[in-house]
Amino acid sequence: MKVHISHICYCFLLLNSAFALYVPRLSTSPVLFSSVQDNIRNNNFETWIIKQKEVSFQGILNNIGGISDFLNETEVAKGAVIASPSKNDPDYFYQWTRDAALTIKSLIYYIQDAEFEGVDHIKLIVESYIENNYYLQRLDNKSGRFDDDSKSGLGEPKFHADNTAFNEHWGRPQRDGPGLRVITILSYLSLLDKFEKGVGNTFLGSKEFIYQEIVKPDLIYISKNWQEEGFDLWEEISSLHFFGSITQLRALKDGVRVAKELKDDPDFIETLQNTYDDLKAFIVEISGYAPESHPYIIETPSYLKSGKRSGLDSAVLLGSIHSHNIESNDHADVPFDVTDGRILNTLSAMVGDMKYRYPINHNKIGFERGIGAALGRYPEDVYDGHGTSEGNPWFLSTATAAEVIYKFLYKLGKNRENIVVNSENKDFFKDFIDIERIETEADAQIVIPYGSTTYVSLTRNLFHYSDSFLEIIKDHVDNSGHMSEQFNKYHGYMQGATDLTWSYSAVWNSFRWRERASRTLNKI
Ligand SMILES: *[C@@H]1O[C@H](CO)[C@@H](O)[C@H](O)[C@H]1NC(C)=O
Ligand SMILES: CC(=O)N[C@H]1CO[C@H](CO)[C@@H](O)[C@@H]1O
Repeated sequence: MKVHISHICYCFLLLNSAFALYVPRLSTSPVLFSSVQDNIRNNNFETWIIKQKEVSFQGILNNIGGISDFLNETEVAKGAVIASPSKNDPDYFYQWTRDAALTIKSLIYYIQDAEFEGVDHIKLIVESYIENNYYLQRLDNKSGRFDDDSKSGLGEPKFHADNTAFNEHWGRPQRDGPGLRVITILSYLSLLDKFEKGVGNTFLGSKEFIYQEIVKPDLIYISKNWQEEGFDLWEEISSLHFFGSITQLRALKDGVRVAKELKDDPDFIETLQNTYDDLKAFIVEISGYAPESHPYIIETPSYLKSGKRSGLDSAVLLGSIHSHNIESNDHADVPFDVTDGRILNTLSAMVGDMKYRYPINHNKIGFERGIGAALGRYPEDVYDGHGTSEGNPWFLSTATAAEVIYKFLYKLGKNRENIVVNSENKDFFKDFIDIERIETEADAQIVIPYGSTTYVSLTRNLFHYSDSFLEIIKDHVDNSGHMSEQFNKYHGYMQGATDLTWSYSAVWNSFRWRERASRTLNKI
C-alpha cells in the first residue's frame, strides 16, 4: 500500500531524451532524501496543476512497454500498456483493452495540443500501441477466436503484458473493448489527416491498413454483439451497460465516417449504418438507461430492476466523456453529451450520495454553494483495492467529475450558448441558482443569456466547483504526485494498485479540459 506521507525525492533529470521528467516508482525506489519543498502538495493550486500534469503524463509513459525505463522488455511487449506495475495484492500487471485504449487517448490529445511539433516520440508510442493491438486481436483466448463469425475473441478483456492470452477464470467477455479501441485509433487517424501526417510505423504502413486490419474487425464485432450481455467496465456484473452501449455508438458513428472516406464495401457501410441506427434507438427508447422514474442515467438497468443497485455509477460520466471527444457539436449523433441534463444530474446525484457515504467528505456537508466531493465508482461498491470490504473514492472518478463540468463550460462558451435551466437539469443547477420557479411549474425554464452578468458569475462558480474536485485529488496524491487507484474513505491514504495508468490519464485529461474551459470563459 502506498500512502501519501511517504518520502520520495522527486527527481528532475534533464536528459537528452525527450522524456525530461523521470518519476521513480515508489515500490522499487529507496528512500532518498526529502524536505518540505519536495512535497508536490505544498504548492499552490495552480503550480500543483502544472507539476502534477507533468507527473501524470510521465506516469502514463512509465507503464508502456518498449519505452519505459521501469519495465522489462521481456515482460512487457512494445506498445503494451500495463494497468499498473503492481504484481501482487493486487496483481494489475496486465494489459486491459479498455484501460489501454482510454489512456492512449491522452497521448493523442497531447499530440493534438502540440500540433505534431516536437512529439515524434509520442507518435511512435501511439503507433506501437496500434501495432500491438493487431497481434492481441488475433490471439485465441477464453472469450473465443478472431476468425469466427462474430469475432468472439475480441471480447477478451485482458492479456498478459508479454502479449500472451490470459487463461484463468475472469469476468468475460467484456464488450466495450473493441469500441474503445476504434474510438482511440480513429481519433488518431483523423488527427493525422488534419495535420497531413502519415503513419510512421513500417509494420502498419498506412491508414488503410490500420482501418482494414484493426478497426474493421472491431466494428464487425460491435455489429454482431451489441445486443449481447457482457461484464461491465468494473468487471463485476454481466448485463447490458450504458458505458458499453454509448461508446459502441460513438465507435459506429466514427466507423461509418471513415469507411465512407476509404470507400469500403457499400454493403458493409450499410450494415454499420443500420447497426448505428438500431443501437441509438435502443439506447434512447428501449434500454432503460434513461427512465422517467429517475433524473439520472442508469448504468445497468437490469440491476436497478432487481433492486441490487441504484444505477448511479461514475461509469456514466466516463461513458459520456469518452463518447464525445470530438469538438464538433455531435449531440444529435451520439446522445448524452456533458451538456445533457441527465449527465449533469448523474454527477450531482453521485456527489449527493458520496458526500455522506465517505467520511472524508463529511467536511463538505452544509456548504451553500456546490462543492465537490471525493467520488468512488458507485454507491454499492465493496472493492477496497485488495479484496472486498468497503468501497472507497477513486482518483479517476473524482477527476472525471471535474472533467465533465470543465467540458460543459467549454462547450457552452465555445458555442456562445445561453444556459437554460429546466426540469431536466435542475438537480445540477440547484446549488448555484434559485430554481424555486422550476420546482413549482413543470414547463418553466430559466434562461441565462450568454455574456450576461449572471452568466459570468454562474460559469465562474461552476468552474470553481470543478476545481474543488481537483483540490481533493491534490490532497491525496503522495509527496511526488504518484497516484494509486483509490484513497481510503476514512483516513484518505492511498490504497489499491499503485501508479494506476488510468488514474494518471483521467487526471491529465481533466487538467487539459480545465485549460480549455478557462481560455473559453476568459473570452466572454
Ligand atoms: C527481464 O525478465 C526476464 C524474464 O522474466 C528475466 O529473465 C530477465 O533477467 C529480466 N531482465 C532484467 C534486466 O531484469
Ligand atoms: C476456450 C479457449 O479457446 N481458450 C483458448 C484461449 O487461447 C489460448 C491460447 O492463446 C488457448 O490455449 C485456449 O485454449
